[in-house]
Amino acid sequence: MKRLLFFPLSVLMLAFASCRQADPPKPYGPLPSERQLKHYNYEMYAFVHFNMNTFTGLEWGLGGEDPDLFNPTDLDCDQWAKVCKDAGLKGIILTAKHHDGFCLWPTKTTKHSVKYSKWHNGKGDVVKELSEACKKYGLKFGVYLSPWDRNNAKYGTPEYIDIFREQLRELLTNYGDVFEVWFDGANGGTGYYGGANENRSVDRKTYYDWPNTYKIVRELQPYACMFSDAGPDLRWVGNESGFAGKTNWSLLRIDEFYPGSPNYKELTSGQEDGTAWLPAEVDVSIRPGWYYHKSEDHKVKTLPQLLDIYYHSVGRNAFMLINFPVDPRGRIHENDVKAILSLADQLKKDFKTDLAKGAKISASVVRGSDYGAKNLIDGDKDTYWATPDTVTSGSIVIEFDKPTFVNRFLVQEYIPLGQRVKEFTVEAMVDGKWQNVAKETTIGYKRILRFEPVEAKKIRFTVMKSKACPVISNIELYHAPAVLVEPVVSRNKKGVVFIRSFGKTSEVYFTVDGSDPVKEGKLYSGPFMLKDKGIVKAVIKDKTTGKFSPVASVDFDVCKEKWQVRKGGKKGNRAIDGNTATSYFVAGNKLPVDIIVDLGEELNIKGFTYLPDQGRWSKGIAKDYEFYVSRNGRIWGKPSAKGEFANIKNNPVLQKKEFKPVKGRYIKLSAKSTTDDKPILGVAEISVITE
Ligand code: FUL
Repeated sequence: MKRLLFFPLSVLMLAFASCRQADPPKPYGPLPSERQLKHYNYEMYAFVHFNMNTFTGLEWGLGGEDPDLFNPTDLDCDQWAKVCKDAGLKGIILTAKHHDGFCLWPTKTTKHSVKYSKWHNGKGDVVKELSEACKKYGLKFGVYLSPWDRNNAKYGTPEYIDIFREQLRELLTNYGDVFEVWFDGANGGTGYYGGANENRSVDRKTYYDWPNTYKIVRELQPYACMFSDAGPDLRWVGNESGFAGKTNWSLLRIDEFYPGSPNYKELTSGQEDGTAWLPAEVDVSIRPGWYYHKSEDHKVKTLPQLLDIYYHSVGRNAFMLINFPVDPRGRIHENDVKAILSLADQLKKDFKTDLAKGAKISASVVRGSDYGAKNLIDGDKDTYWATPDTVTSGSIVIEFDKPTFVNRFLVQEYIPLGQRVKEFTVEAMVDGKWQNVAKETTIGYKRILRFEPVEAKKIRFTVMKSKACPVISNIELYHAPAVLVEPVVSRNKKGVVFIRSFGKTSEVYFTVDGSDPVKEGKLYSGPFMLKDKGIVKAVIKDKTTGKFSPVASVDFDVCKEKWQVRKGGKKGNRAIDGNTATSYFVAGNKLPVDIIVDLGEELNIKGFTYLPDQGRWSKGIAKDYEFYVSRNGRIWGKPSAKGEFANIKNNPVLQKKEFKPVKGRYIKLSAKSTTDDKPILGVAEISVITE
């Protein structure tokens, strides 16, 4: 009797215990606000830098620019919105006022605005045009308002803060919903300041009285997220190169930071013991500059670079804010459009079929039946797998019907309950054995891993360490195709040829006689020698689909092993090392400035190529030139070629000039003039064309 009584009681107790276990986990640590949670729906959105600098060619205007200089010939905000929509970007943030203080809307606060420019006879309003275009295309609209104002006479005094706040009010009242307000950390320094032309520094921590400015945003646009080095809703990621840390906590000890604070490097990874939920936003330009410069038309980021940015931002628990430097017409340049659409297209391919859907899934431990592994692949972001409170590790196994290629792993924590995971691994079962694929740290809202394809029967995800029981809402698996863009072919001074491909799912085939590498190509297994002339053609092949990239073709002339730049020393080699990223600069007292190269042997020369410095602030670009060939390096005679490198300032790409063949061992490129009129000649690479 006793036993009988005892048995049902224990069952009852167990039932009670599992019922209790089925309670949802309690939130852990700082949590995202409703506003921040909403922002996660946007993930990837656009920045547009378009303002006075677009017309002056500067990155930071001084503030004294004439408003009439602002004069777009064909402003088309619909085009911006359409491009962003087609590219899958969810919103656009506009530089309504940059550091130079010029306002793109007819503000009542200053005369330094579109209202006082000839553009549309002072009736124009870029903020209005863009906010309407965003509405039309179903995009979010945001504003960048620079706290630093190099135009305003009052900058540095308390009165300026009122002006700044009034500008904010205008922007947040007259243009509909605003999803993000961007406060830049660059503050104080030299400027025009109403004609004072002086240096004004401010105490970045106290001058702006940020808490009271934030209140205005909250009052007028309660759902707008505010961005700055210190949030309060989104934090700067600590660099403008396009990456968040591999470890990336959405947490920050917020009181230690403010816009422009010096400890910004910590922003890249956040802080595990952060006191506030403050996710990172990765701001990066599609070109080297934030503003448009014609000379950067050939420097738009390539598909592999854009993919890296995506995987290093969205794929690392951050937002991706990609900037378009809109051109003086008022349009996103064709090259930028092509680049962003190629990214969108590749992302569609990468995430085409979720292999986890429909696979078998199981967990080593669950909190209760409501928190099982199935929740990870049910497409519902509000259901999750969780372990009991006392268990801070556990594994998930996803099993396919048959061995399946996988090279992407996507995982999401259920962040309304906090960011918890500190360490996790991914393994693949290949031929009956577990293989390590990745060992990582944080997850957060979203983590996407790229790795070499594995043909796996099972994938195992293990949370090794977590601050509290792990709460994971989603897992996806993909087999992304290889990135089929032309490989990059280069040859160094010694004649060693390198072929760089992208992604690890591919093989490279090449020829050195100009024949088709798709048909005749040899498999590239590493750098090889090519001392003679030759046309290297190379192509990437996707190992799994058998598809080929476009063919890269590089015409190499004689090898430069014996070449020496006269008086150049070691640095001189930078002009002949086959590396376009390094340059040699020859400085003179006045123009012309020459570079002389000893080719080490007599050659029959019929032309030359000149690549100017490719650096961000390239200097020493030759404009008018003369090119000489000499047998002894002393007597130069008449130039073999002379003229102008047309449009080289705007388009500093490889220049190629041919002439009547002439024998010689020495060459001299003489810069008669340079684009900045300075007596410096910069050479990224100089080559000859031989018969
Ligand atoms: C920086 C600014 O100084 C740049 O000009 C640009 O606006 C970038 C987004 O933020 O801090």
